[in-house]
Amino acid sequence: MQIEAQPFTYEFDLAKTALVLIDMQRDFIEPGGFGETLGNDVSLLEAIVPATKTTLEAWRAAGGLVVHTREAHKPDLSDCPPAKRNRGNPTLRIGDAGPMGRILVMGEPGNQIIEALAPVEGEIVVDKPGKGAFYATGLHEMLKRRGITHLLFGGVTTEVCVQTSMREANDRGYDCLLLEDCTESYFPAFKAAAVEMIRAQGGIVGWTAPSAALLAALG
Ligand code: TIU
Repeated sequence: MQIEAQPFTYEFDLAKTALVLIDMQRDFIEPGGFGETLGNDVSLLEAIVPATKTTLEAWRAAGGLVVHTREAHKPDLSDCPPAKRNRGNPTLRIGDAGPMGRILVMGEPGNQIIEALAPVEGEIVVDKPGKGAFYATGLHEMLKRRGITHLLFGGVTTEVCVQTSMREANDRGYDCLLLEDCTESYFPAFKAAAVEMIRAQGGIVGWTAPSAALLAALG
């Protein structure tokens, strides 16, 4: 299959490709979560939910593998280095009790994937303590076992967890494509810059394309 992408056509085999949705969890997308405690306007992120849902449903219908990630820490925060917890000047820190439970802690209401994109049976759900999906998760081994070589990325936020994960994947040998309208940042200029830098220099990190181009490829 082929996707009309930038900087040039992206070719993939459905059986060797996974759709990876990064951190579409309530913590970032709904008011009262980590995103808002950092001072961000979370309504910007909600805008990508319809296109992401359409893409997810089309990918499922085609029989493609789906990976969902969550930025999530153990309740005792043993996997959250003080350097991460203390960064910035949030109103609530990782592990503190907020309106949706403890911030970025596994099992709490805020840590769940939003209802519109909730995982279904057979999909991989990865809890990750870092910004990148490959750090301390076993994701690379899970994908290798399934023969996955190509990754289509969506999720939030573009320049933080999505771009970090794409760069990690690129270094591990995956051909990566970012679905431009299935990713968002709290800072529109950062999203625009991330999309540009990913596909610059002949696709130094990977490809980018609108989700319509993937839907066209899936027919
Ligand atoms: N703050 C921000 O833009 N992002 C994060 O902290 N995590 C993710 O991107 N998931």
